[in-house]
This record gives sequence, C-alpha cells and structure tokens, in this order.
Amino acid sequence: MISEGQGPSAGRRLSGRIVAATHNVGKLREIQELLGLYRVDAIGAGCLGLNEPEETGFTFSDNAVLKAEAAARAAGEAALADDSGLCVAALGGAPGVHSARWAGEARDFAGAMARIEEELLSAGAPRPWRAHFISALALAWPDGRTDVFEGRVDGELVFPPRGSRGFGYDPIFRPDGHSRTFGEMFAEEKHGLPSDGSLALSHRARAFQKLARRFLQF
Ligand code: ITT
Repeated sequence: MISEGQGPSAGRRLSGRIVAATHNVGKLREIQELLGLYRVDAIGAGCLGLNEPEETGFTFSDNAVLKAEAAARAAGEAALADDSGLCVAALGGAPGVHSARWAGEARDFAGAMARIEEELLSAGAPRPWRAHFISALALAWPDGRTDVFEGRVDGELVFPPRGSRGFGYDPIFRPDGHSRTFGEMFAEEKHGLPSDGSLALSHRARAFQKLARRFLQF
C-alpha cells in the first residue's frame, strides 16, 4: 500500500537503523547526514550486497517506490530510497528521470553537464536557463506499507560548472536566492535545514523534512 505522505501512520517511528536503498555514494552520504540528525543509521544497499533493481517507472515517485520496496523485501527491514534528478525547463524537463543515464555507465557527470549546455545552445534557449531538482523519498516498511515524500528546489544553470563539492549536477545548479552553486556549498548549506522548522534548501532536504515530521523524533 502506497501512501502519498498521508493516511494512518499512528505509532510508526523510525529509529535505530534503516537500509538506504541506493548505490550512489553522494546520495548515500546525504541520506546518512540527514538521518544522523535523528540518530538513525543508514546502511547502504551496496554494503548489504543488494542488487540494483531496474528503474522502469515513469516518475520519480514510481522509481523511488520500486527501489525502496525491493530493498525492504530483500533485507526484511525498513528501507529508504531516493529517486531524483535535474529538470531543465528549456529542454522539456530533460534529463529528469534519466539524469543518471545521461552520465552513462562511467558516471561521467562532466560529460552530462556539457551535454546540457550543448543542447541549450543548439536550441537557442534564452537565458536565464531555469531548472529544478526533484527528490522523491520512498520509505518502505517491512509490513508492505510505503510512504512517499517529494521535495523540489528551483534555480538557474550556470556554465562553466562551479565548485567541487556535492555530486552529480551540483556544480551547474545555483538555487534561487543564492549566489553560489550547490557544488560550491558545504553539505550543511546545501541541506539548508533551519532549526525553526522553516523550509530547507535542497530538494532532498525538503522531502526529508516532510518524512521527518511524520516518522522521526529527536
Ligand atoms: P540509485 O538509484 O542507486 O539511488 P542513481 O545515481 O542511479 O542511484 P537516480 O536514478 O535517482 O540515482 O539518479 C539521479 C541522478 O540525478 C543522480 O545520479 C545525480 O546525478 C542527479 N542528482 C540527484 N540529486 C542530485 C543532487 O542533490 N545533486 C546533484 N545531482 C543530483
């Protein structure tokens, strides 16, 4: 049963440890940082020897659910998956759910970022080049229930890429209201989680805030 962040959840709390259903080390680090704030440990799917399921969904949520449920079934414990990507307005939302695929087997994100710039230039897209990141977090419980939370952050693309922090497309994404790219920010700045509960910065931290409100406590 999939719940879009609503419905009966009385008494459910995440604590102790959870499987992070990802093989992406940059993402795993961010998930560990976010859950660590609540003293929950996240163990990567790779460390447990879990396979990477094929991402056959058409939406971020579909793929997040597919990954979380496969890991929860295989591990017999709660699993959290993130499906995310960069959507470029002038490219009709590409690379979107294909963000990882644009970097190929070699995970060549320099090449993927260069391809985005080339496609924008050859389309004659007027600047600023608007884009957003989306993160869908799916939390699959061992009893078959799955909860999904989405976060989004809007901004502009900058070329050449700036900064070497973060991962993936971070060096070309400058979130609205900021002068630096995600690639130039330290992890805490990219998460941008305020202590007063107001809106976080990154797409992943925004999705995580919704999850935390439901299932985590200090
Ligand atoms: P898993 O499926 O194992 O989690 P993946 O890298 O294949 O790893 P996705 O299918 O969700 O993950 O692909 C999302 C891609 O979008 C990811 O590889 C990054 O390149 C990019 N991306 C997502 N979030 C990002 C972020 O916060 N900063 C930079 N790039 C990001």
